[in-house]
Amino acid sequence: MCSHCGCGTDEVRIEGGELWHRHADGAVHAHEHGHSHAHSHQADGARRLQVEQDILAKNHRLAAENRALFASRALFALNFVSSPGSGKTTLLVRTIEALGRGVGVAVIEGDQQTSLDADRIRASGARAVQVNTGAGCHLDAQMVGLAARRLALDEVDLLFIENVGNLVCPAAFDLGETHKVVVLSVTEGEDKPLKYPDMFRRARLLLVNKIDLLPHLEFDIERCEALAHRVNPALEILRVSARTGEGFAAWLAWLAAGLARPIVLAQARS
Ligand SMILES: Nc1nc2c(ncn2[C@@H]2O[C@H](COP(=O)(O)OP(=O)(O)OP(=O)(O)O)[C@@H](O)[C@H]2O)c(=O)[nH]1
Ligand SMILES: [Mg+2]
Repeated sequence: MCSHCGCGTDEVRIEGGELWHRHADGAVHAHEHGHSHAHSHQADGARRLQVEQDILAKNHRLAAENRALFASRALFALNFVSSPGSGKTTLLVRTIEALGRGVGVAVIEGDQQTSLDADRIRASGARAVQVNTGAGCHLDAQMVGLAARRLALDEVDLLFIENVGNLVCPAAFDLGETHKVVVLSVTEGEDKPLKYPDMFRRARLLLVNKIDLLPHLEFDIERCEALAHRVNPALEILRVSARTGEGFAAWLAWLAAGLARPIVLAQARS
């Protein structure tokens, strides 16, 4: 259950990579079969508050475990958050292609249903694990911990986590990532940082995507960026087009600066 909107996480499925499972005692084992978990919560008042606190406390603990795991492998882990359709998967595919084979990239894909996005990532040459959250509207640290253990992390420099498309609930759930990257498409309207401030406050970087469409829209990009900075003055902002590759030189340089080991970047459109 999401502590903010009360949505249910009745059935979570993780597909791809090796099969691993965390047990109640904290042990992690490989299994030959998948699991599904049913929960029902009919909490009200104090009980509901207690459940919410327990969920967030548990998530906090598991996020710290993920962070320690990522640190032990010197992983740069980025949690991509946005509303549905802002272009996260397209951005990731183009980024993986632009980085080439010199960087070990793996992706954890979060969606309510389907493995469409993981399939797109695998087609670009990177490893991907798909997490289907069922009715859940966000990834949590437990899902990401289980999914990460299906990936050969020794070969990974850069871990992308594509969260479920939703500008609200994913803001509340730390996954153990190095940074949140919020993607906003120019088709969504420049007021989104004010309407969904939590997400913009918690992100390190804002990627304003689909700038190839600007000539066809009335989107005021300077105003959007000013509103984002009003919410989070430290937010870094880059303008990109996952379709044309515009802005990718700066985006790839930002990524390279965060990696634990130096890489040589191929030329990309500035
Ligand atoms: N014109 C234009 N279209 C884009 C760009 N990036 C993505 N798209 C299109 O936007 C649509 C949604 O892209 P996705 O990459 O699936 O978006 P997403 O954020 O991964 O979507 P969900 O996973 O469903 O939340 C697709 O039709 C893409 O081709 C861009 O830079 N410019
Ligand atoms: Mg996607």
